[in-house]
Amino acid sequence: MKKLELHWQILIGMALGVLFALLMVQFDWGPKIVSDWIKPFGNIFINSLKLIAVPLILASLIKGVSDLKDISKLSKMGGRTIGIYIITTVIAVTIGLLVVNMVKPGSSISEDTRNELVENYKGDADNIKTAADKQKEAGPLQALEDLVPSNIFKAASDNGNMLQVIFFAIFFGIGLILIPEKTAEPVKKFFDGFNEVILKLIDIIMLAAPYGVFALLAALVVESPSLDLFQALAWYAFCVLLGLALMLCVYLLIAWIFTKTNPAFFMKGMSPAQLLAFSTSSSAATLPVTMERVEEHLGVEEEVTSFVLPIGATINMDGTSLYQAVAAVFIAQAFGMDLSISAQLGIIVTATLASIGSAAVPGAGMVMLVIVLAQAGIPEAGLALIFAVDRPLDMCRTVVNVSGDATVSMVVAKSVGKLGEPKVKNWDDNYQKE
Ligand code: DAS
Repeated sequence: MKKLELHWQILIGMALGVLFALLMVQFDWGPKIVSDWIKPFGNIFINSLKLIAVPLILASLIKGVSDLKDISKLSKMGGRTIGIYIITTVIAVTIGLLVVNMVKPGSSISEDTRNELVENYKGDADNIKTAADKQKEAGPLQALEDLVPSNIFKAASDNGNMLQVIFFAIFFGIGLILIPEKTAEPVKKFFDGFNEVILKLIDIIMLAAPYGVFALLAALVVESPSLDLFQALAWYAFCVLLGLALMLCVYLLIAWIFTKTNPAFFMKGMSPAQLLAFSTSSSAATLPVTMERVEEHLGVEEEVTSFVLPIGATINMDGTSLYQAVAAVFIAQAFGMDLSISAQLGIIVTATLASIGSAAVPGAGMVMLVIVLAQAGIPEAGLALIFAVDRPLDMCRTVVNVSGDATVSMVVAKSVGKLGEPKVKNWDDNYQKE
């Protein structure tokens, strides 16, 4: 039988996890079996994702920044591209925060379920208290001060200082651009190779995803049998999907206002790339198709697509940043934390940076969510809560990621006079041509 694509395997793993747990709770010895013999595999899977976070940031960001080649390129097109990418990402995070604060999906979890969750992850309960205290005594520039690590190995060892790793990676990438090309070449080659290894490791880790999800879901159902948890997860997923849909409308509006592109034309041009993004959950895998569609069907010249889209696939993940903002606030709500406005503004910064550091592979957004949670003092244990629905949301947020890259490439092309008539008028021509 043809090997099932990974996301179908995952969805089946989810379903079997729920069914298995519902069977287990029928027996009084069932929950203990799941907690003692199944749940550990779920934790191993999540830990392996967290393990890969630091090398992932170093590899994808140093490669992304050093791919900018010389600093002068950073000026005209580079600066504009990065600037628009950051603007769309901040818009995405803000939409995510507005939706999750209006719908409040986490607050529908009852008090005793919440305490049960905190009890199950009591190690993190202390984090909530210390993090809250830390936030209280922090000065106005604490977040900025915390950005610069005094010791990269110490920063890399604690998931709470992921931003410092991001800072170091960008700093290192700029240094790499500034040294003579000859000297930089071997270092760039090393990081290119390092990047390849990390992406391969994520592939390997994601192979375990169906089993990891099975274990996580089984443990989730057994340990928090309350139905209101699933109701909350449904509302959480609704918030993410509503936010992503709104973000897609923002792109269509931006393309229409700045490049006079008809929304139907944009969607028709981009749909094969969006479908591929949905089924692979990977911007990197979709990139070749994104480039072909943006060039051939949306009229952006190769000089712009070859620069803007690879960078976008690496550092511009608006769907991911929106999801990270919603997920962080949902978990905080589920653990009864009231996030202050400054903490939520901090999430805008960390989710923007975390999405920049997210690699363009399945599940990367959840790996980087660790940064947003740690920075805001939200218990990482909440990952086990949302992982159950992460894959379908990953498929959707990847569609938004690639759509955002395409939109920005059109705006940048328009601004440098490189947006022309599409080579292929519409879908049919393309297939007739072939
Ligand atoms: N799947 C990632 C991508 O390729 C996004 C994510 O994991 O959030 O864009």
